[in-house]
Amino acid sequence: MKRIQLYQDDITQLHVDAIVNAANKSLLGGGGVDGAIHRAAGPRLLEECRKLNGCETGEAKITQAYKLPCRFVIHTVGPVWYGGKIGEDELLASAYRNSLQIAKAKKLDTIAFPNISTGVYNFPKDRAAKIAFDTIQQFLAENEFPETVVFCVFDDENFHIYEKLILEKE
Ligand code: AR6
Repeated sequence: MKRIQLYQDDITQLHVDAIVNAANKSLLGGGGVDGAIHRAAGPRLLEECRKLNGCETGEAKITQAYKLPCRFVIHTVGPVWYGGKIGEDELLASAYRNSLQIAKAKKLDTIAFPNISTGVYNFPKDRAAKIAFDTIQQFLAENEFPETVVFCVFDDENFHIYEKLILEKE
């Protein structure tokens, strides 16, 4: 089985070990995928998030998943896109890497990522996909866990970008 997989789906429906939430620094919920995850998990997720004291951009924190079908939620904060000259690329790579580090520390087999920062935070989709793919490929080459990483894309544009990248790189 290939270690990188591409799904086009609602991430809240996935039966994986962990899904990643594209959160904001407060970790207290929002719109987009963050809103969908909190709605599907139920109010106990917000209760647990309140105890985490937020999260810096590029960092990640883990919680239980409550009513979601996965086991854990890894909350990370991607950068807001301000034109690319204030370290957005490296912060996005950190968001992926720190989420993977948590999965590794917990020996999780499968982790699913949404396209962090490419919605409200306005990061260019092509550029974000290359960063996500390279960061994940490098992490997998150096580590046994997680075994499998799922790119869970939502919109058609991201689906086509990732499909092309995977065909090129594998
Ligand atoms: N499953 C998978 N992907 C989804 C889903 C879903 N259910 N819903 C949206 N997406 P965004 P950001 C995709 O805006 O840019 C929140 O308010 C969406 O198509 O959710 O990192 C937070 O609280 C897009 O490709 O996250 C923050 O304030 C991707 O998820 C802020 O938005 C990310 O879009 C974070 O902005």
